[in-house]
Amino acid sequence: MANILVLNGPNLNLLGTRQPEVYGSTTLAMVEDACKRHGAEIGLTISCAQSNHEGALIDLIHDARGTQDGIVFNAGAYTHTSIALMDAIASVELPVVEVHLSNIHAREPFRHSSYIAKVAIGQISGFGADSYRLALDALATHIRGGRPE
Ligand code: DHK
Repeated sequence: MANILVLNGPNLNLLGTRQPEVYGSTTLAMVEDACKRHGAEIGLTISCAQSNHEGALIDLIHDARGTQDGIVFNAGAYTHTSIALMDAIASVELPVVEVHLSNIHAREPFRHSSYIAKVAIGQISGFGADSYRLALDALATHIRGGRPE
């Protein structure tokens, strides 16, 4: 079993009530439960964390080195601003799949760029809560070296 951290950044604790027309009505607890259930089906052990604080997210990424085999990461608005998170990911040398519920490329121009994408193995954006499941599938395949289960 590979160990995967599902990490969520600022304002994602409010999923379910936050702008449901953009982010859907699924709560973060529901997303995390679905990740754990899907992970078990595809051979991944899932740990989940969320923080509204950039430094705390950096610490969680550092702590993942040596304990996790990869990270599914929705950095929220830090996606578009945080060189520090980009550097943290580059430093730990773990495969990261960037996730967004909304399609960031179809939204305001300031959401079109991502510092996380520069160090992630790929980005999944626009499939609502299902983005996380797709990201787990992509990460599992990557960890197995592209081989199907
Ligand atoms: C979540 C956020 O909080 C925004 O700041 C990003 C992302 C998009 C999402 O779609 O999951 O721009």
